[in-house]
Amino acid sequence: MDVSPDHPRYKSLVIREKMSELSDQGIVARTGLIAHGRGEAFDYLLGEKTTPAAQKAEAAIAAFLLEAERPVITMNGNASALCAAELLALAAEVGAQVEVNLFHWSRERVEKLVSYLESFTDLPILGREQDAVLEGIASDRARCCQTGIYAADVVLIPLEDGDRAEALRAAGKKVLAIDLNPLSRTAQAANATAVDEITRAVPQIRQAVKELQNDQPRRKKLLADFDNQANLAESVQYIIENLTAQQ
Ligand code: PTJ
Repeated sequence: MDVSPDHPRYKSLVIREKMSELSDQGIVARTGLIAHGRGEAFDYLLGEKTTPAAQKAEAAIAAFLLEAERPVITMNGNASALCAAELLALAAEVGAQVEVNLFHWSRERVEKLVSYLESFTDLPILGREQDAVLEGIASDRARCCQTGIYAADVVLIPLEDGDRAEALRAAGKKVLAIDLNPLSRTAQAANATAVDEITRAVPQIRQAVKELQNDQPRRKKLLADFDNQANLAESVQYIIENLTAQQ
């Protein structure tokens, strides 16, 4: 479908077209389109901009990644479709491994995702050889890589489902989320959640990485001061105030 650049929701329509095409190719799960719609709805409520709370969480995420010994960024269909190049650049900047980890798992789909990401980068993409199992998830989704997610101390899970976020926490890992829904189980389970649209959040995290990479005392202070529950409450309050101002 041709979308006119004059359309007031041009960007959103172009992204929807891309998601739809990548769904036809099996990169995005069909229900990934529904998840995208839920994200768009929350983004409306947030005024489609990065809030002060999100900015704080993005700085905390950058600090967690820089302090990590074995950071991993997990990639699913939606995150890959929306933000592959930026997430891979972030991985390179913080020395994180990248692992494909799917909710709608099939060997064929993992292969598609790994190949898709390899077309953007020379970084190794984990996921083809899943040789470990994450406790607490009773399905194929528990599969992961021994040298990747299984051994990670810090895991960034953009647009994740709640079960895995909780299982990663239970396994003792620091969990970092990007999720527009401040009420989701993922947002609530994480150590730091950026309640922001992924294509805005990742460039902000990369910028914070630049600012924090040579400043360990500031990183430590940021992490000591960061409280995810309070930050999520700030996002909910922002939505309330944004809606009240519209009346
Ligand atoms: O590719 P797969 O098989 O791993 O499946 C990926 C999806 C996203 C379908 C799967 O993980 C899933 O069902 O996730 P949920 O439980 O729907 O959660 C996705 C969360 O991401 C929801 O809370 C959405 O509000 C949020 N979200 C959607 N789009 C965006 C977003 N958050 C930030 N930016 C977005 N663009």
